[in-house]
Amino acid sequence: TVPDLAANAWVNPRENPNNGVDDDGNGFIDDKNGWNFYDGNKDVFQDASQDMHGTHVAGTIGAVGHNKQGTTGVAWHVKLMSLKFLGGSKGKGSTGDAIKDIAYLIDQRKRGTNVRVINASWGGGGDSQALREVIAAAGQKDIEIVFVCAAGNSGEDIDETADFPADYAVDLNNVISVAAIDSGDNLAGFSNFGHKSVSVAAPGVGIWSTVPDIREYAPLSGTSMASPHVAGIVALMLSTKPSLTAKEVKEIIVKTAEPTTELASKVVSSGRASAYNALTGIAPAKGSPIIARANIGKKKVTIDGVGFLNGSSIIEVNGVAMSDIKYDDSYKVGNETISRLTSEPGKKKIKKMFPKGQLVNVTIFNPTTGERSPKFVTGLF
Ligand SMILES: [Ca+2]
Ligand SMILES: [Ca+2]
Ligand SMILES: [Ca+2]
Repeated sequence: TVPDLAANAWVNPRENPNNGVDDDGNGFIDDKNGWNFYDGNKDVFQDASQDMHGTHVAGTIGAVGHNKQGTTGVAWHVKLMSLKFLGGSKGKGSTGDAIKDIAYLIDQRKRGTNVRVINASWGGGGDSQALREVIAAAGQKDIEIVFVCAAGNSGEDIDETADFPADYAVDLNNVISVAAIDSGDNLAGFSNFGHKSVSVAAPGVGIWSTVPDIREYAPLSGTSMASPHVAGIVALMLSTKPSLTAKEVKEIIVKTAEPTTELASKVVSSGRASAYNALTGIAPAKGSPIIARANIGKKKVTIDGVGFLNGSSIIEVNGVAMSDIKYDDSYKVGNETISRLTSEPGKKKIKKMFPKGQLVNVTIFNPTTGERSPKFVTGLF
């Protein structure tokens, strides 16, 4: 056992762990800290090579705080239930066992265990109706378990190329999918993203946490490392306000995320999850307009950024305002700004404003506040 995790390990209060009897009658003999579905036994920890990933993730959620040792999890006083379904040298497992994991949690919840959040730092299987159904069941009334998952490490837009379970965040209101950013707020090159399918971003590059070998602590990178930051925030939220439903938790996480230029239109919230904002319910302040990206099509200009005020931001090209600005409300962030503006002035006008082979300056101007974004250089077809 990793010392910096031991005090926060969940212990099944209805099970005598060493008598070879299924005392609580849940179908699992001596399930003291959870269950190992991969090997079919009670030993949730097998060895350092197989369980590096899970131990690291557990530390980010809930390594013991204030013990003058190592790291501190996001939620210091959480209880960590371990459910293993990946193993072997390649960390493989089956969707069937993932489903059994989640069913175990739902059953524990029904038996009175206050399990409210699942961290799913895994993915890569195809769409599974049964997996989708069990995750949805976890979010049902009176169960209210939030399912936080990694967006995946293919560096792709998963609105286009689906990745599961992350894509369930589109339809299921208890699923939060998480992209990875580095310490400079940049989206990690390996991180999947998606305006519809990835809810929020969190730190996932060079994250120090607990490992089950002689090093005790080591850095790892991945959306697997980002997801537990958000799972920890969810645990904090539910510890201060247990009456929140899973749906409400997801809405608050998305609404209170801090928008950043880099994440504009890349995730639903256009931002980084904020524990402080989520716990206080404070929406981030409206910032000044900044352009992150400009996409010039034959007929349409699309500008992504932060701080665009709905109904009063204007796209300017070399200081000339474009006509027919569209404010895309599906790109609305929690502080009521939007992250995408478009204009479709037609082929002729675009050709004139963005002459072939030339760079132009694009700015966003807000006549209400008088604010203008820094210049963004684009063009050059
Ligand atoms: Ca049992
Ligand atoms: Ca027993
Ligand atoms: Ca510690």
